[in-house]
Amino acid sequence: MISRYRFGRPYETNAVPAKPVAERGLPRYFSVHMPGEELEHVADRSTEVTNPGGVEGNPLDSGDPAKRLFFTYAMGADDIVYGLGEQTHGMNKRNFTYVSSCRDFGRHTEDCHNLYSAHNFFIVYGDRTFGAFFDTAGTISFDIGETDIDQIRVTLEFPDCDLYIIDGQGPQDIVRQFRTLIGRSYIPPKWALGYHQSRWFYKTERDFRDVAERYRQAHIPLDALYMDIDYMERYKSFTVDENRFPHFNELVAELGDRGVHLVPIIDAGIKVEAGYDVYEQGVAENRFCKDAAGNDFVLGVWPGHCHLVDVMVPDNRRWFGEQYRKLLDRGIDGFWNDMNEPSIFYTEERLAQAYAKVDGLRATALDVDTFFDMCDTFAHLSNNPDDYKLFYHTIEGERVRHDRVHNLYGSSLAQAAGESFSSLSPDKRIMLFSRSTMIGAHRVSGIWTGDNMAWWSHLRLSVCQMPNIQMCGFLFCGSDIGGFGSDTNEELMTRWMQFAVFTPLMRNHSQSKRAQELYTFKRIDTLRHIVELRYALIPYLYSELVKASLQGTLYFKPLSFDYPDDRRARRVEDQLLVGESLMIAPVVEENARGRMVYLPEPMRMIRYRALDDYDAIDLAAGDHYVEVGLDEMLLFIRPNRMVPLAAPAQTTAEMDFDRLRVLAFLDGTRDAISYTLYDDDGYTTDIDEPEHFHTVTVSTEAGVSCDTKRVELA
Ligand code: MIG
Repeated sequence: MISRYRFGRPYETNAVPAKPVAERGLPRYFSVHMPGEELEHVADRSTEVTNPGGVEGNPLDSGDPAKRLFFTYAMGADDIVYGLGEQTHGMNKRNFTYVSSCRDFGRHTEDCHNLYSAHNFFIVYGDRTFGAFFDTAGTISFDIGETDIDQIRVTLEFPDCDLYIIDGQGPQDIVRQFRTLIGRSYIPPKWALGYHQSRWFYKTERDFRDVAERYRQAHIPLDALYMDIDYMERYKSFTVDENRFPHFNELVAELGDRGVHLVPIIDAGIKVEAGYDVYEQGVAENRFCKDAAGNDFVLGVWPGHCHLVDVMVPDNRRWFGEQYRKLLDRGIDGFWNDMNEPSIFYTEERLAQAYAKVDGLRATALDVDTFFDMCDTFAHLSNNPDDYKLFYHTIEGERVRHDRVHNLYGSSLAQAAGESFSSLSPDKRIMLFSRSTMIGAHRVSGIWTGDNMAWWSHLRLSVCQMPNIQMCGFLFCGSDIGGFGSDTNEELMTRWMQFAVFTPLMRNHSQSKRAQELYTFKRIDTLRHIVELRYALIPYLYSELVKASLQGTLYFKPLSFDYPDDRRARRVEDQLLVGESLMIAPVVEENARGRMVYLPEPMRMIRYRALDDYDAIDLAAGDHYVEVGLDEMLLFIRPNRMVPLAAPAQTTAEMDFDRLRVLAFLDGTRDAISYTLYDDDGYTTDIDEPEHFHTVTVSTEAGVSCDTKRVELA
């Protein structure tokens, strides 16, 4: 059961396509704390709430708490809280405060309160179990037992939101209801499940040919190469530098013929430059955000001065989406949207303040205060939340300051792209994922977790992020494998790859000095075998991904979701369920050559080295120490479940998905088991057709069979 409660007058976020009628009265579970004269205040949008924010710390720490609307809930001592999407910390979100205030912030550590996205849904799982979704475009913070170990405190910067409370039969049912409420998750084309290589480094046609060629020579499968900002003409979105890419169309076609997709980045800021058509049209047609004086707002990003399209105007979204045609027409069929928080390097206002401060200090002998103050002035130039108060949108004719709807920016750009694809490419799925999102964008886009680091802690973080991101609707997700920042090393890369075999988006991306294309490492065979396993698993991973979207279920689940009565399983944060048949236990510890694994029930462990080289060992329920060499990885098949496998090839396009092998684990309690396999051509949009569902049956007597596919037992 889902109930909606309205507070104030929230701006439309498009998170919930068909809203249930709002309830009267107060929500279940939460105590609502309204500020004095709350109701008048709630309706008054002109109230200015200060948010000094700064670059570090919780943006809601200061300001005027008396004006805030907040909600409290008393947790049971052992309640678990899941959700909140890509935020840091564990799978269980207790003991920290998470803030939805989309921010470009790499190098994040445990004290980071806000990352790129705003995923305002969580589940309390324990004494009482329920889901809560705070649908608001403004800043909101979730103190999950940080201030008071037993209390959840949700605080809104602006007192406008729709609160949805969801009751159900446990967390799976709550997720399913929530996902039904917010609508079907984006389904990428099948090639998007291949292995992808990226690096903020490739600058010319030759670079791309070279990387593709070296993957071929190393016999490592590859489905996509990414074009970072250097493909553009001076960082102008939707342009291609024709000097460095004189034969761009031919390059796209040539790699495309080999099954390798080129995926360009799209940046949010539009360069101010006479002659640049997107800029000129945007100005002429009045499509950009305005500053306080009513001029097109100027911010500094990659290309220098830029404007931002006012995404709150539907026709501007249509116009921005239409720009993708320029690249679609050249054969491109996948994009990644970046810098869409929106990320701001500087504004002229803040730069002028900083220069003035430096000029004022020039003649002074700096002491501890003045010196660090001067440093901070420059350190806080980028992505300063105060800059979000300098520009305005138009929403249904009303002028609205950006910070009121800040978290919607990246989502609205993704929506612009997604909607344009449905008209520009109605029959063919286009791959899209975005750095900044709010719930709602999950219907058109996937997500990557932004600039992580080549740290073991960020590998562990990724394991915790994946199920929480998916609960919020974003099924197509992944992190930069190996780490985006800082130099990776072969062991970290290998362990990260072993985990990423299971993430729907499997992309190696970095900005590091050290190259991290797989063929640059010493033990190429190990890395090749990992990628081959990924390709072999695509029938299963794709089937589970599409079914999760169609049925509102999860592809990645914490163990507690399927073993609710097992108190040990509830506390496990370094193992995950992947689809209905598999459990994984990735090695996320440096120099480990084994790990403890907890099995809630007996499982068949596959200790994989290569497709034709693995141990299959049946293990009893309970704790096991399992050896896992660096060239080995573990998968666990659940009792009476199966996993279909295909023969890998150099690209997904070359694979035969009609000929499968099946890994099954019959534990002797059943004569026959079956699996619903989803499979289609992988790119057309007729996803629901019943003919895409196949039943695979394995029985002790008759072996394995499938209605339409050729199957054999592995
Ligand atoms: O400020 O385009 O997260 O993946 O390589 C950095 C350059 C801008 C941030 C993205 C990253 C990308 C990088 N971008």
